[in-house]
Amino acid sequence: MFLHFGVNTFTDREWGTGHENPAVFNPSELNTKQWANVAAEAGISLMILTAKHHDGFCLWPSKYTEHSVINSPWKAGKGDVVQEFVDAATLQGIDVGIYLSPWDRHEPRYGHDIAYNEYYLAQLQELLNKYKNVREIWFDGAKDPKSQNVSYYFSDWFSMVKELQSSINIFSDAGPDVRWVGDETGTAGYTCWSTINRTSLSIGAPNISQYLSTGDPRGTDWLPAECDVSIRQGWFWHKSESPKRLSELLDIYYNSVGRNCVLLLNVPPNTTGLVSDDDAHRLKEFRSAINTIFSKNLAEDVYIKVSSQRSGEFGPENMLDKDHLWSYWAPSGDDGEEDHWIEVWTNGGGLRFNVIRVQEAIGLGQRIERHEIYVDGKLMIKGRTVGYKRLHRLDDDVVHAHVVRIRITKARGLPLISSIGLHFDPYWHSRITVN
Ligand code: FUL
Repeated sequence: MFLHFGVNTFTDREWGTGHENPAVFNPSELNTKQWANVAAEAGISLMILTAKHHDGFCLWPSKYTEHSVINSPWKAGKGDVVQEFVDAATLQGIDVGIYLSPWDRHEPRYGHDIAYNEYYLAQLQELLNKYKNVREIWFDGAKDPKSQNVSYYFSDWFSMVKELQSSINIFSDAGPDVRWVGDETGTAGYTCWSTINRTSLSIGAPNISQYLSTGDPRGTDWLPAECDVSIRQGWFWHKSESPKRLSELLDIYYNSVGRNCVLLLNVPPNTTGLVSDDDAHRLKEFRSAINTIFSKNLAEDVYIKVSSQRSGEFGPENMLDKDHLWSYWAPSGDDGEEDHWIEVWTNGGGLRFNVIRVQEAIGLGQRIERHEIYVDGKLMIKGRTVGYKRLHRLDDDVVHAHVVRIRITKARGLPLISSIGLHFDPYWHSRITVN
């Protein structure tokens, strides 16, 4: 869960000018526990807060600028939103992440390479010394092309981050740990590799969106993609906007999580300092829909046949257990050229489903380049990559079938499948009438 919150919340803007008066930041009922409760109820595992957005206003009392909560009427200038956020998330067992915008429209040093990089590094150090166990740090590549030029000393920033908190995941257009997917719609490429070449990437560079979206099978860097998208139209809360429909959120889920990515869904607190009821409600609906779809795996109680099996503990039953990482089916053979397949045979009356799930044992790399799915002999899906998780919604109406065949037609090495599933999504197709 992403949380965009700051002066823009109060000025009704998306990109602040940097000239905002800190006095505008005055949430009447700010309650980070409510944010964390909403997140916990939705099964969120990580929350990332905009500690500083492009307007330069800091949600924590930074000693390096006056442009912060120190000069706002909220808690008479004695408050610290980042601290309250970290405490509330930690209490719920949710990991925390911090967004610190490189582009800063307030700071006068912006435009002067050394001075600004010193300022930015000082703030990074301040944040990572003060707030412990940060799991992800978010370096946004956005910047108005008309604003001054600054060279960001990324490698110095990254080294400092790793020095202060070594287990942190660094997100940016170019990693080094997590990469941007190349758009803000929550949609990964139909082909989506976790590998990419970092040498072909740079932060904020134009024309890399397509490459970010598909990744690169020959890439030498392991850089899984994260899909950031907002539950509303904008990133910040605006009175005039409302949450996306459940069907849109489900499309996002299938196009991100269902394409080997992590989903980072923005749920912005409002001017009172709370997540709005309508957003909280929609998020709850979203979680409950995901549970409804995926809690039952119809492939669990059926007979599974495979093209071959490597001896030992690599049997097809591993695709139906709860371990989706280290227990997997492995075919015999030692190259990626053979035709490997899995068949799900139902007995008696057949199965009613409209979603097919396939997962690779991603701890051993991403290997599948192409796959096909046949339902009762008919080719239904011509798929590409799989990765950690691939979800296919069937275009036809709900299928009632006896045999489902998953063929791996091209792989970079032996395909290792950790899990498969057949599911029924009641929101699909009936979605025109839902919400
Ligand atoms: C963009 C920013 O310009 C938006 O305001 C938002 O923070 C989004 C997540 O990243 O690049």
